[in-house]
Amino acid sequence: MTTINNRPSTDGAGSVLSTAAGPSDPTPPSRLGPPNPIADRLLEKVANEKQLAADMPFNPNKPAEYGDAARTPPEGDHRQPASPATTGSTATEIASSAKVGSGQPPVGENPTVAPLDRVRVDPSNRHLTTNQGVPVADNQHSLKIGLRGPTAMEDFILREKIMHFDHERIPERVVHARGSAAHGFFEAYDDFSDLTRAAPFAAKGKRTPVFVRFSTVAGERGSTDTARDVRGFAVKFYTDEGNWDLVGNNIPVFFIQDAMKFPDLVHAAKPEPHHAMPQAQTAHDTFWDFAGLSPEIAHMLMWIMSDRAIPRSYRTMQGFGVHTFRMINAQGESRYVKFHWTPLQGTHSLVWDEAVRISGADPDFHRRDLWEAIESGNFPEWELGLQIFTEEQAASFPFDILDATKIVPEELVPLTPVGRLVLNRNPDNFFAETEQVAFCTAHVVPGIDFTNDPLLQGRNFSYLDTQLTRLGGPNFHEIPINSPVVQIQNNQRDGFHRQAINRGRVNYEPNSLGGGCPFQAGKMGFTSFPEQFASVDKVRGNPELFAEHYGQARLFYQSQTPVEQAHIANAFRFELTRVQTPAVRARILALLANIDAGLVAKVAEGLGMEVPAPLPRASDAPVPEYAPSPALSLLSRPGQTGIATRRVAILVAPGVDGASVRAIYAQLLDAGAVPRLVGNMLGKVQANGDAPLDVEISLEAGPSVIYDAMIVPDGAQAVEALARNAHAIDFVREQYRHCKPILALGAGAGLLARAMVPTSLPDGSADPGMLVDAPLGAFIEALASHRAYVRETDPPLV
Ligand code: HDE
Repeated sequence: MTTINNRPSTDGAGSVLSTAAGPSDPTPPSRLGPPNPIADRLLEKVANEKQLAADMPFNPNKPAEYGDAARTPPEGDHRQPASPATTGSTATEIASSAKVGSGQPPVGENPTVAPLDRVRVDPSNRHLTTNQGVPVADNQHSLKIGLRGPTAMEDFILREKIMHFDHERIPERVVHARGSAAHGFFEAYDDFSDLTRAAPFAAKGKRTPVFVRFSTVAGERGSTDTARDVRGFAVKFYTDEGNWDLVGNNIPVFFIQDAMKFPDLVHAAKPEPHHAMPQAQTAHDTFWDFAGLSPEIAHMLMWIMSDRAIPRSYRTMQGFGVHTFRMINAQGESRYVKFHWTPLQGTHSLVWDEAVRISGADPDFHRRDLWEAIESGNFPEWELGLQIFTEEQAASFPFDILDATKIVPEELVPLTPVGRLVLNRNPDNFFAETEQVAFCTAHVVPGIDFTNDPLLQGRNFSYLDTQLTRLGGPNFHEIPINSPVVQIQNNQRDGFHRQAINRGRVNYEPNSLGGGCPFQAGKMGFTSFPEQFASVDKVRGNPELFAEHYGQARLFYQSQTPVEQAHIANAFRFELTRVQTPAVRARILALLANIDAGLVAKVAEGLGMEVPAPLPRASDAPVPEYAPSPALSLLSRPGQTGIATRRVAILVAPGVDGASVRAIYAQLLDAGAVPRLVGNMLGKVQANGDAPLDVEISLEAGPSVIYDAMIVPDGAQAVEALARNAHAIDFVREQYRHCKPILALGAGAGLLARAMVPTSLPDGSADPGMLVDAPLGAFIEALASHRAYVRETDPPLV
């Protein structure tokens, strides 16, 4: 206690009680007048704050901001406050209430990042309230002046409800608007700290929570899932060193090489601006016009015209980080990496005719598939593999690793498996989680760094920027799905929809009034890899190697199986047929002429055009030759999950062999498949020799395309009843045309005959997907191998 002549000092007490000016003598008074717990706390706060500031007479880190010293930023100078009161906003914070809380200062805490439990809301056994918590007595009527009179302006309940409804929509993503997401975890196979200090790879078995959103690119929020398009594969890792977003696609290359071209690309691909057609399709003039004039697109065209662009499921797609990234270990050593997600479910796709029909039958096909698989405990899983290579290796490649139109073939740098991704929880609420999640390529953590890929550099700006419009301001990180699982502590303040109530008077750094907190992390914080640059100009342009556009397009095409090659040619024919301008078609043929003579001949024939001279090349350098890469074929990854989650239709009608249907149904379920009894209409079906069966879905509500396979059970009367329904005939024909396994038992084969579906291949050999009176085991085997593509003809015979 400070005393003067043995009396407690009151010198300067008036200044403690005031919020401006004060004596230069730092000695605090001993009391502020009559005893008062709040005033006592104010005195403690002011005295300790003065002491805290006095303990930091200068900024010792200043010299470390300049020259070579700046390469290794030190931890910020900071002091522990003498008491919680010291750094508080107000001495009255100890007053508690049901609203302000316990009155205990949350020193060093930011509870806005706590797990999502804090914001999950459930109304069970609760009455309805307004947004102000006022109980609503009547949710049926507005307040009127007499039963037949006008509505009163006073009706705040009506106004609040309608106002909220009026504003329920936010702008959709400018690309990737249509998507679906799930929670899960990433688990490292080992300690990879010699490669990277990134938190998810720090220990064997370490689990990091993730939220993963899959998407299409071009379509609007309500567009069909099965459009021909690239799929987004965006993973948000909630690491214990902050959020890391790996915002990738299901295709490892991109259309363009420089972010400057992205708005042009997307404008050309989206519906044409005058009449806003077509939705979710590249099959129109503007896209192909842009493509033919931008030959760097050649490699990507091969991928998007392949079956990669019509996946069977989000669960059966690979994912890729696309760009080359860096991984950096604690010693500051950097390696280049490419990220690959490989699905345990295998890589499987739709066939085009099927994809088109699914768009009508079930536009939510992929969303439903993901949801149903997770909901039934069939958690989709991917392995993360890395291609790891050095700067020296990169310099020896015949392409530039900064060029996002190029892959690093797996034959050049094989994959190193580093962990697995498992999606094991569906979201509670689509809008709050899937719609509001904000991915950003610039969200990286210590141990991960960018390269100078000009596409990636542009993305780092774009993803942050776009959230301002989409999510309404700079505080989107506070939306629960976006907040990290670790502390957020900084001096950013204010802005629309701010949730955090920051304590204290300090919102800047350096400071001494807050004891220097929050202080810069120094060595444990994120530091960019100190890449060296030779003497260079400030310039717009691309490196020479970017000018070679065809070598890898050829590699991709020539690595496909004949079936896949045929699908690519057909996709070009389809898309270019829908184009209206002959010169646009001709230019694409000229581009294809640089890739593969067989391909261009086939596409040209399909368009009734001559093969033109190849498009002039942008580079005189010879086109690099690559050995075919089997890993580029979808068929190289059948997967490990067998028939789990595959959907099987069992056609039933009165007179069906009930006992056999029940036995098959149970065996399919046991094998993990999802059987459904499909009939002419809902209701009970008399079954021969067994209790009646309940039809689960009608032929009309659940047409062929939403199943992976079908079974026509025995029962002559049933076959007759089905054969009179054109939907059943279509069903069989489409199952056949889409190369799906078909099992027909006894009289069931009659339905195939009525549908004029052949039971062997045109050359008379056995059709591996056509099982007449075969055991269920053979059908299960055929289903596990997905499709009998050998059945396919162009044009289709059935
Ligand atoms: Fe994106 N992209 N992109 N993109 N992208 C967006 O960010 C952009 C690119 C990808 O599920 C937008 O938050 C530019 C490559 C995915 O929420 C936007 C360029 C790859 C998603 C944006 C690219 C992607 C997006 C729209 C060229 C694969 C969905 C909404 C320089 C590696 C993320 C948003 C989700 C979304 C910009 C190119 C993947 C506008 C400027 C290459 C998976 O910021």
